[in-house]
Amino acid sequence: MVEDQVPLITTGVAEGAGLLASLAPATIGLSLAKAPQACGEGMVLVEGDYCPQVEQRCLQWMDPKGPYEFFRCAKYAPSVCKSKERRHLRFCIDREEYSEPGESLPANFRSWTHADKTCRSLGKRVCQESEWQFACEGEEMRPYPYGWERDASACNADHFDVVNPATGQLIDRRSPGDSHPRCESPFGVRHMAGNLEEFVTIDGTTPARPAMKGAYWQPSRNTCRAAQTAHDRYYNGMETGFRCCSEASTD
Ligand SMILES: [Ca+2]
Repeated sequence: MVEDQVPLITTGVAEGAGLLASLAPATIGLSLAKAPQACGEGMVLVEGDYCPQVEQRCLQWMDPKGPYEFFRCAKYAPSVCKSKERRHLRFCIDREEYSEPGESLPANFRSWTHADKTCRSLGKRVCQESEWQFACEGEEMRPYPYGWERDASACNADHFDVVNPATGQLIDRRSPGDSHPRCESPFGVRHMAGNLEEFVTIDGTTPARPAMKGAYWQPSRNTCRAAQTAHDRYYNGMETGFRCCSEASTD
């Protein structure tokens, strides 16, 4: 459980090393032991003020003229919140993409329907798109989970050799959760850009309509806000997976 809070604590150490260094280790241990557990094992608490409408202006596109010229951005201007009010969110999200017990690689060939069934069986639920986005971008509204400048090696993305020429099928380029330590959101959530493309529920849709977030290992937008909405609740493939969300405990 303490393990779930490591990224948040690590951030605190980086920003306030002087203060923490002045505390006796025993004191730090005591405060951790008493900290309430808002989220279950393997989940991260996400809390803050979410901006529904954000402006993210690209300063430098990467690709030549054509259908994909506005997909990959090398550098974004500082993000601007266009909403009059932000919305306070507090929830838990899986730090990793879902994997079957005992497996190191995240589970692919998963549809929104699979995600719904599995998350429910674990006492969780499919994430709302707004939740997924906030867990990815934080209050800073980062375009990429790791910042404003694209880094081809931060996450499992930007692979150009993605199709097996013999079969015409996508090559399986999944990576384990700990494979890309710089591919973390401000909340310490991993692989929100690249690796598996993840199913979420579009906010306010009844019955639930799926969107897919973060793209996968091929060159794509890979931003927190971009979404693929062309697929239905049953679509699945080499590149599709999910992670779950849940309510945060108030104890
Ligand atoms: Ca992902």
